[in-house]
Amino acid sequence: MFAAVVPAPASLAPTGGSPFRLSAATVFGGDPDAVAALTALVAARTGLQPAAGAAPAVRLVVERGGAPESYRLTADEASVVVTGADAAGLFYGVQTLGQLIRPSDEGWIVPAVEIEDAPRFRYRGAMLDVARHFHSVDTVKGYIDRAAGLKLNVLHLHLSDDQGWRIELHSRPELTRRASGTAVGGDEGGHFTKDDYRAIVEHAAARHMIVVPEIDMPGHTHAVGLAYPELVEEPVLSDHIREIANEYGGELPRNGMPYDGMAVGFSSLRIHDEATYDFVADVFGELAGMTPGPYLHLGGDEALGTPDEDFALFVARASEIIADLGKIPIAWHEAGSAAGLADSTIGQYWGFVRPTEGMDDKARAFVRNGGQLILSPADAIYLDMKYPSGPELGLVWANGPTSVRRAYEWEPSGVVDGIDESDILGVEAPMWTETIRTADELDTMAFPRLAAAAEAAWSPATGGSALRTWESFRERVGALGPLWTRLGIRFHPADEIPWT
Ligand code: TNX
Repeated sequence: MFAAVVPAPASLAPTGGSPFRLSAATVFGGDPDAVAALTALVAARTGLQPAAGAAPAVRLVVERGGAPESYRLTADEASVVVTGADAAGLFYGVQTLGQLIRPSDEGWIVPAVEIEDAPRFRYRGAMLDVARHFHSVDTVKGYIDRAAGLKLNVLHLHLSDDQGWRIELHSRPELTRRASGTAVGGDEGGHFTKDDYRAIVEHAAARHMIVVPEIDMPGHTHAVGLAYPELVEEPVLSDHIREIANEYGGELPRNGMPYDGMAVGFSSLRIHDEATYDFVADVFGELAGMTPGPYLHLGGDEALGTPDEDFALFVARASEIIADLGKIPIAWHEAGSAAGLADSTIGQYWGFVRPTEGMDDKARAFVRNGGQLILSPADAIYLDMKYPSGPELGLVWANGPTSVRRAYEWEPSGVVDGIDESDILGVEAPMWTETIRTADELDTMAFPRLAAAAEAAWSPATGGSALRTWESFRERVGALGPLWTRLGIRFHPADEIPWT
């Protein structure tokens, strides 16, 4: 019997027995958090409201001992048992169970299966850009729910860019006061208060996700200059910036004026001014105190307005500031070539699946420096790329449009040559939001492609499982349509997928 689980489990064996029948009389039992999570999923999918109680037929338990985040699920005619090696593993087992439930002639069933499952990578991320367009706490919580349902465990928030600063910091109050009101296209901005941020962190933690806050530096800092003009250089108006301004009809960036265009690479912090490093220390110091997860992201991408030597100097110091706070720095891959980068800084690779322009050299430099890599190949899992047929939303610069198939058919170990599996910390799918304003638009761009990224992050390597093929993936994703609909996910009904 067909079992549609996404991301594909490490092992899944239909036993051939009769399925488990789920009804309003089914009793759930075991770990209270897991029972609550399953009850909500079952209610969404089926409308049934099974009770918790003694002698449960569906048992959800933690039994220590296995690999972190792993679980076992067995379903037969009499019972369903999900055993997590830890609370996260049990949570993931519940997500799998939610996907297995489906209608049959005899009502709702769970097919008879044995599943053993554990993640391939420890870091499985979704990035959300709240700087180009601000997204509310509710939207972010919804995005967390969606990502957690695909067994992702990191929400990376891109909290600052040329167009706006989105996080309240008591050490630097002018940032949200003066630099958070605007967004791309003249749209309204916004920011998270410290309470908002705490609520996001807690919502994520309850779903076994950490938050990685990114403050992008030393480029992408035009908004910083609205609040603290003494910290930024004059915009560098290259031909490239002028072209983009022409194409999108936008204004050229000017210091002291909010920037609402889509050009990148014109702004820079002042590298040779100690006030800059006081700022960096204030910002990351306060964020470190607000962020229970181990990582702080310093950006470092597309600093085209910063001379190369200055860029290296800056990322070295910024990464040291983060390391001194007891946190692990993450930087986009450009920073890899900088001498003096803090040991073990994590690199986030955003080049193509087949690297161009030496981007893989920069990625390898992190590994030589004792760090690992997060893979975010732009031509595969940039969720802001247009679909081949679908809404007008999105960009195309990364070899777009990007089909679901292209989002799926790449192998993490095949991107950067000369590194080992253990050098890959994980996989993350970025959602940049120059063109994306609403929660529904996020859904459309993310689903189903976020599921492809989740499979790259969680499931065995290509060739390591019969399920790790495009043919299998498209069938399994197609079978999730009804669950996603019931969960309110406004997925793009891509014609590559046989939706059922
Ligand atoms: C590149 S790739 C960016 C972002 C843009 C994105 C749009 C990278 C690290 N930076 O600044 O928003 O392209 O797709």
